Amino acid sequence: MFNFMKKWTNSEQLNETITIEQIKQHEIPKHIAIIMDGNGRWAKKRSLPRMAGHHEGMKVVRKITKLANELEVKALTLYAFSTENWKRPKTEVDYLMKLPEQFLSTFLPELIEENVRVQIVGDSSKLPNHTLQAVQKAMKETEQNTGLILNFALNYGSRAEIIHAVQQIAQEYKEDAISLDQINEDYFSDKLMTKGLEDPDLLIRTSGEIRLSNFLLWQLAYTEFWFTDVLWPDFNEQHFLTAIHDYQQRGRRFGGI
Ligand code: V0D
Repeated sequence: MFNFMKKWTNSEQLNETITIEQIKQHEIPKHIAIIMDGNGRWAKKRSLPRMAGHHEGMKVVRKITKLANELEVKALTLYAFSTENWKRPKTEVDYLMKLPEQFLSTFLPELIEENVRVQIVGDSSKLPNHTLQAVQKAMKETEQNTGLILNFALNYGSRAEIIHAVQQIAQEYKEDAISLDQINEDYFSDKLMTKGLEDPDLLIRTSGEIRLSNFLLWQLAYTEFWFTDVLWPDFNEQHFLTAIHDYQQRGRRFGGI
């Protein structure tokens, strides 16, 4: 492999087993964002329906949530459904929209037990009622929890989020509620759906695609990116620890020296 590829490629990374204890010796990323890609491809490789891949992917969400909480990560933002995903076949969309209920009916008691707080970002007004109700129940029942924030991006698109923020600010300006010099980065960040969350320190994308696909464009400005060819249903604790380990090796600078 060419040396220049090492920064973003990780085909050799799993030669070394990384332990939780090892990771805990160094700074743990406070906020990790993940694009959970490759569920359909995982199913196709096994001649299974795409739904089987989504279902398997859901089980991985549980595993990684548990580990992130154990590592005392403050927030985990998972791209579960993009605004583009409505273009998929109706049967697949219908199935996906049942996953939050499936996930929560199995795992909500554990999340409560483990002090995890469920939140969402995205335009939830377009979600089917049954989906929204399950998610809202989970948010309500975990709102006092102080451990990991498990933040699902559901019907999320970053450009729409930014446009919505601009509209709110323009409205405030029009109503003479704010002056031009009040509009700064912090003010803008507070209009986004991630208000209250720190920007992600680490972005993970599985399944070999090296792009952002309209995920957290503003929030990822200084984030370290970690890509892997591993498909999301095959992603495991060791991959997650490796991503954090690599992040810890990088040593981050904010344009300074
Ligand atoms: C399918 C891989 C958990 C990505 C993971 C509606 C695609 C499994 C949830 C979930 C999905 C969402 C909200 C919540 C609890 C659980 C989920 C969707 C897809 C899209 F409060 N997995 N999961 N939601 N997949």
